[in-house]
Amino acid sequence: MDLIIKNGTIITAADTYTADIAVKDGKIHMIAASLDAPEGVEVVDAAGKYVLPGAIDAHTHLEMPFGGTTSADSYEAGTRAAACGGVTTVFDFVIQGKGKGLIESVEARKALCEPQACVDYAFHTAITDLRPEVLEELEKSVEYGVPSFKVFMVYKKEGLMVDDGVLAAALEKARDIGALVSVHAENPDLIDRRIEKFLGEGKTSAWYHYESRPEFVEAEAVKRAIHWAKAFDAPLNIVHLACKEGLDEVTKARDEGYQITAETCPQYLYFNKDVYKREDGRNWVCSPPMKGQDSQDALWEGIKRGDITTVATDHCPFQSYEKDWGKDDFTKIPNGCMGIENLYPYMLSEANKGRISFNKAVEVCSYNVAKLYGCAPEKGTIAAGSDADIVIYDPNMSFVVSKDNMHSDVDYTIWEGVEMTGYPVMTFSRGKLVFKDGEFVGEAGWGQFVKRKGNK
Ligand code: DUC
Ligand code: ZN
Ligand code: ZN
Repeated sequence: MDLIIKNGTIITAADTYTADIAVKDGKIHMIAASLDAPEGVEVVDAAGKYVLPGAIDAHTHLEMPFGGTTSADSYEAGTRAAACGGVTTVFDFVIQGKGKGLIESVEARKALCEPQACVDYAFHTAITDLRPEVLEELEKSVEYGVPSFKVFMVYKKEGLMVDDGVLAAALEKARDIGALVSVHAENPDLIDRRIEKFLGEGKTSAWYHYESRPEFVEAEAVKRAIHWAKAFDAPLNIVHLACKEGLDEVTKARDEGYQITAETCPQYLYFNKDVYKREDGRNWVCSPPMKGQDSQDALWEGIKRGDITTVATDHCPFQSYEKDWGKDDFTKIPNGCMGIENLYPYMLSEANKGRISFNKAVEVCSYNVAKLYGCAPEKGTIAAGSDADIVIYDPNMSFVVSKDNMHSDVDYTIWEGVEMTGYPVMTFSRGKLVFKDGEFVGEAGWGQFVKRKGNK
């Protein structure tokens, strides 16, 4: 035995109970009403605290070349911040290089990530170049441990977008090999048309980022992607869903029995489109943008109903000076917001305030994520045999987010001044303490690649 966590209230997606946890060799060895610590075994007293599975942030873009620069958090900084926010597994997006294979693209990013990762990590691959041999490689990627793929329905000029034919081919193939396709759903032609119009009229502020990608721009693409998924009876995951009309389509498809899942992000649950009217509105520029309050309300209802199955961050921060490139032209603002350290504290704080149950917060931030992406039961729960990825949470602690108490490399945070009711006080990654009382205490290189299973 290496560690015993005593007297805590264990909260999983399904249960809430008081028990002790014994950890051995990075795994949860035993859970029992009362465990005695053998001589020399470290004991953590969690009386009055909640003991939760670590969150899984299934949507990040770390040190990603994008928007004329590279996102500001390296693998080290991003996974360090993750640990400090109770995230014990980070999924990053590998962008398939043009002319390159899927696995060689993953291996290049893995080599970059491995010496830096402070918590465990996994990858999805964004397909940008679906040549016939790449279509065949999808199955090898599943065997390699990367059974999930993203398809961008936008970012034409950036070379990321694929057309409907590629989306359809990816959906059919993924269905046959037990893989999952996720989509970034916005309509590129509508966006381009609206951008041209606004810039032509001299409308250049961050507000026009929202105006060029309003609700119907996202909703159309969500509906189109769901249409194809239904036609091919293929599973489909909508990432960073931000609008009510898109969610309504997800709900309808799920009610009809299709395997459609949806992820939203904490920024869509807390902020609405009004942020773009602020002087510093550029800081919230990400795609899809925040939407109206009715969408935000619907997203919360979708979480409660179970139609939104996961919450992840789309963490893709840029420094202030980079955001400033778009002061006089919103199209020059690198797209992306931060949130990797805020995801779990925010969702748990909302649980603490009674908006959702703690079990629900664990479900959408950890359990469902592990299940959807093929890393349960090692990840996503507290059970004998699972990885000892554990967060100890003080429900009575007050915490106000500030750039100065965050652990990423970015020089501001959109979460500045947001008050959290309750906060993580310790994070364990496979039994190793990586965060304690506001300080990162882990190490770069500790995190391991999570080889995931496909759905066949
Ligand atoms: N959206 C963003 O805002 N940033 C990174 C990629 C994306 O889809
Ligand atoms: Zn996206
Ligand atoms: Zn993204």
